[in-house]
Formats: sequence, C-alpha cells, structure tokens
Amino acid sequence: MEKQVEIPDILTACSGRRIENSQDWERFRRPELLNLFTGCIYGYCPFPVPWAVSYERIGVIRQGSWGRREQLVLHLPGFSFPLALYLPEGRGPFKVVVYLRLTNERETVIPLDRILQRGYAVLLLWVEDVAPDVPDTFEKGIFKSLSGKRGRKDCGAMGAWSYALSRVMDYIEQDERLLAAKSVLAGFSRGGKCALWTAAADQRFALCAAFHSGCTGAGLSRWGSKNKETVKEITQKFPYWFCEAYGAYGEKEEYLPVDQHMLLALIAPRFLYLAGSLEDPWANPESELESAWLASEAYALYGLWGLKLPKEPKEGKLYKEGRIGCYIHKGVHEMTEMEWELLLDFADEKFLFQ
Ligand code: GTR
Repeated sequence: MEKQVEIPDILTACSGRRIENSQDWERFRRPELLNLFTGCIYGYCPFPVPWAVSYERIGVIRQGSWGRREQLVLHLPGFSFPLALYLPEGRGPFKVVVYLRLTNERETVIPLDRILQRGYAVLLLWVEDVAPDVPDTFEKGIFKSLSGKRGRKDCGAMGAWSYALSRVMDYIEQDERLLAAKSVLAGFSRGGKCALWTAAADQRFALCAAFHSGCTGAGLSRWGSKNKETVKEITQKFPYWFCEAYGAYGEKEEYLPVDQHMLLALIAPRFLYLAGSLEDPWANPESELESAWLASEAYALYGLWGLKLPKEPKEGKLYKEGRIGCYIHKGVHEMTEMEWELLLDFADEKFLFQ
C-alpha cells in the first residue's frame, strides 16, 4: 500500500503554526478545518437554523413486546419532515440511536427490537423526506424552502441531510425521555459519510458511527489503493451530494487543503466508531484505519487515546480500548445485525461513566 502524496498534518494550522494543546485546537484549528471542509467539500448550509425546532406527534402505536413507536413531524422555517421515534419499555431517559435511512436499503438491516431491548431509543429519518437522493430531484425537498436559487458554494443533498440530522438533535434536546449526552449518530456508506460530517460540525452528538463510509467519509482521498473510489469518481457520479467546488479536486487531491483524517479529528474528543471490510475495496478500508490513526493526534491533545490497535489488526474482532472503536467486518459492502450489536457493545462501555 503506497500513499500517493503526503497527507496534510492535522496539527499544523494554515499559518504554519503548530497546535500544541486542546485550547488552541478548539480556538484556531478546529474552526479553520471546519471552514475548509465546508468551502471545499460539503458546502455552506443555506437553510435558516431555527432557534428551537417545533414538532408535532401525529400518532402513537404500541409495538408488541418491545415498546412503542411515535410518529413525529419536525417543523422548520418553510419545511417539515417526518421522524419516527421508537421507545423501549420503561420510563427512561434513554440512550438514543439516530439513523439516516437511505433510498436503497438492501444492504442494511436495522434490528429495531434488539436495539430497543438493549435500552436504546431509535430515531429514524429518511433521506427522501429531506432531499431525494437523485440528481434531478434532490432540490425538490428542503431546497424548495430557499427564497433564491441554490448558490455555487451551498451544500448539496448531503449537507441537507446533515442539516436535518442536526434538527433531530434539536428535538432530542427537547424530549426529556432522551439523553443527548448518550446519543449515537450512525450511518452506512453514503449515510456514514453524512454522519461523520454532521458529527464533525455538530458537537452535541456523543458518538458517531460510520459503517463502510469510504471516499469522502473516513477514507483518505490521497491514499493510493487499487479499486478504491476516487474524488473524481464520486464527484462525477454524485455531484449533487456536495458543493460545486469539490468537483475541481478530481485527480487533483493534492490541492485539497484537507483530507478525511481531519474530518475524524473534528469529532475529538467524542467517541467515534468505524467499521469496514477488506472485501469492500471501493470503500478503501485500509485507509480508514490510517485515517483514524492519524486523527488520534487530536485525541492526544486531550490526553486521550484515539485508536488503539495491535500491529496487525484482525478481521472479526472489535477494538474498543480507545475513544475510537473499530471493527473489520468479514464480508462485503453491507451492514449486518452483528455490526449493530458490536456498535452497541462499544457504546455501552463508553457511556457507562458518561
Ligand atoms: C456508491 C458510492 C459510495 C457509497 C455507496 C453507498 O455507489 O460510490 O461512495 O456511498 O454508493 O452509499 O452505498
């Protein structure tokens, strides 16, 4: 495995100054990186951020042995979207998993009853309800609420999903049955990319879990490996996910002022969980580990371990010693029930003393 070009240093600010402590990280480097990711990749959020999201509960259904489902609608300035809340038995307050459902859910399983049995509430939202995952129609969702046209620097569909996830956190903060301090934001593949960007920008999420997130997720853009998705490929196939500027970096990754380890670093010192598979080269799994390893430098600023792995990590074993947990799944591009169990094992352990 060869690195194509040098990977930019997390702790060297644009001014050239070295970041030595968590205060300077938070004051200077964190906002600087956030701006760079916004301007070059994910785009600015053009939607008004409500000071408090309002919501309606439009239905409650008891669900067999495991609890109940509440159907909610979140109201934002000029736009509303549905949200399903599943609550375990008991009074709570509950730890909560937020999951962004994709259009094509064939590869994912959401074992709702198991998650609830393990004491977690679940909030599900669907990309189609916010911005359809289709180039010609993605602007039919929340983008319709904009008064003018979407600008060149504005986000695409991924930024819109991410905006919606932050509004879900606004809701969590208002529902006394849910614990924001024990919240898990999880996503698979494109949903994993979106979860990472959301948790990087919105520090209220306590744990971010990205399954097989790959290119423009946890995978390094500058990492050379066979059959991986590149910036050129992703921006040609899915230009509407990002801001327009990102397309220019296809085959010019060396000009990007950031790489994806910096996105992971923006989640520090909160918990991060990554899962990938060696049989899923398109998602560039080796580079995800390298990315997490490099991001650990930001955790070290807080005196914390990021990723803690043996020299030769094994497939099928959960590594959960540090603040960054990881699991190398045996299998293809899919998210299985077992991967959920392992994520919750990690979350249970990390939330125990929160
Ligand atoms: C692929 C895309 C990946 C990943 C995946 C998915 O077509 O190239 O970046 O997002 O879709 O979301 O399933």
